[in-house]
Amino acid sequence: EQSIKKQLVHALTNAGDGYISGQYLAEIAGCSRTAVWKHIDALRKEGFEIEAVKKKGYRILPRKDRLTETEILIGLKTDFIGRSIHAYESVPTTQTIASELAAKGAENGTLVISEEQTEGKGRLQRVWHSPHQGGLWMSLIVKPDIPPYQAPRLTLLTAVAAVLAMREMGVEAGIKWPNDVLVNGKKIAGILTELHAESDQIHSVVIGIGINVNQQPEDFSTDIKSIATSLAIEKGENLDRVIFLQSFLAKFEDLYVTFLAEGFSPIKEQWERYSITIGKRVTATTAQKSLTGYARGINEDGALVVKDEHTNEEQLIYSGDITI
Ligand code: BT5
Repeated sequence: EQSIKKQLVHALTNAGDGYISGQYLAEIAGCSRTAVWKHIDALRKEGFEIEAVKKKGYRILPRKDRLTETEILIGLKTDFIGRSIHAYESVPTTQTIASELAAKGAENGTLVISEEQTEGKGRLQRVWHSPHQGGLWMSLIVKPDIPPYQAPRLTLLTAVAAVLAMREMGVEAGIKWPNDVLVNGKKIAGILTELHAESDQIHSVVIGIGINVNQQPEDFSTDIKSIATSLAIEKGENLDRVIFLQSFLAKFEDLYVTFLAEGFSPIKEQWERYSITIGKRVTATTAQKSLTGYARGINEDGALVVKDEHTNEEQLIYSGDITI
């Protein structure tokens, strides 16, 4: 099913603004002309604009930046990340859907994505604004064979993937520990990692990623207007979300495979390279304490190492927020 649709879109896209006959499409896809017609109809329901003209055939109109399964799969260069896709128009939060899918045995790398979230979540019951205009709101299900205490490393790995994808698009993003991606001091993406595990075994990790892509300043609600930015604002032009997403997923997969094969060091190295936290005087606030000092780096677990300026002792911050 999926592959016939994929082949049809592929052939139509390759033809540019030319027409392809139903007969020829049927040959390419290895199905009947009636099946071609049915699949074209299904693609239209997914939001593709496909014109049918008698005696000429079919023609696809330029795509309209839609986040559908077919759009995402065409041109996706990964082996397992984002190969199984659940795409929605509007959901409360992709995190809950992903958790439910994970509990039902969803495969490693499953992507849940929505054009809009009505109850997008940040950490610690905070809100993640996920309006319909131009963001990427998604959750990835992964099932790494690592002990649960190492799961925070995946948050850092995800931040590196986001930064690499943004830099490839010409946007100089940096990472603020633990989970913020910033450009020029403003937040462009956030990551929320949720663990489904027993004490010594991970069942699945649901990594939620929110990336502001095509919002304009007026699309941000008043409470985040001064602290948030988007790729479009930074670049001065809109981006194709699907292409950005495909690049992000490929980078995530690369880093993830490297992490499982070689350990955290190569990831840590890249995280530190793009960090805007390391080498700064920071104030770290955790559930237990608040301290100020010099941020030296992260350790192998992804904890932030801060030299407390009152005691002169190094402290490890495993979770919390920092201000720079
Ligand atoms: C985060 O939390 O940054 C994690 C955000 C994770 C969002 C993704 S979207 C897909 C998946 N489904 C979900 O429901 N969530 C995940 P935290 O570090 O707690 O930051 C939250 C704070 O960021 C808020 O209190 C706001 O100040 C700010 N914020 C909220 N929405 C924003 C946006 N769209 N852009 C920039 N900043 C935002």
